[in-house]
Amino acid sequence: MNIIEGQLSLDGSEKIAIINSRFNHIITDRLVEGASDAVVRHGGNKDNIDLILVPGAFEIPFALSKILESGKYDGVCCVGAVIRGSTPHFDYISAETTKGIASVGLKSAVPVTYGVLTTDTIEQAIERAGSKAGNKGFEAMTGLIEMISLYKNL
Ligand code: INI
Repeated sequence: MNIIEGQLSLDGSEKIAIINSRFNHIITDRLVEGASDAVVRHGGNKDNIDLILVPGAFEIPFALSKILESGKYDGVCCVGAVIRGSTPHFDYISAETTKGIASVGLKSAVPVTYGVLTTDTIEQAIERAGSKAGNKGFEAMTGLIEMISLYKNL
């Protein structure tokens, strides 16, 4: 059996984009820190990371679609935080953001990963942004690193 897989390592030449939403930035900035830390810890070069800021999670797929046109990135990691309020707004934003990232990512020549928190409470978001449940930005970037390596082998 031939196993084709990616490695969890970068050589420093990879150009990586992080798209982050400003909404709930107290949370999302921590996700960016985690994502950037993952690049450095796996051999990447922090100077080769571009951070693209959008107003809210809903805008992430639009920016993603636009930056992929440039062809200058080896992969894109999307982070954000959608936190439930007292209206159905959360459901619309979280569903469209998730579907949008997936549908743009499926047409992309380079990998795209998803580090958007969708939580019922701000406490749950804090837990996933560098405290007791880890850092989902770090996890999403680690997934991207593996996928960048895998795409080279496919
Ligand atoms: N955007 C978020 O990233 N997180 C949220 O929790 C959120 N809530 O709850 O409203 C949110 N809304 C803004 C949205 O993403 C768009 O920026 C806005 O609707 C303009 O298109």
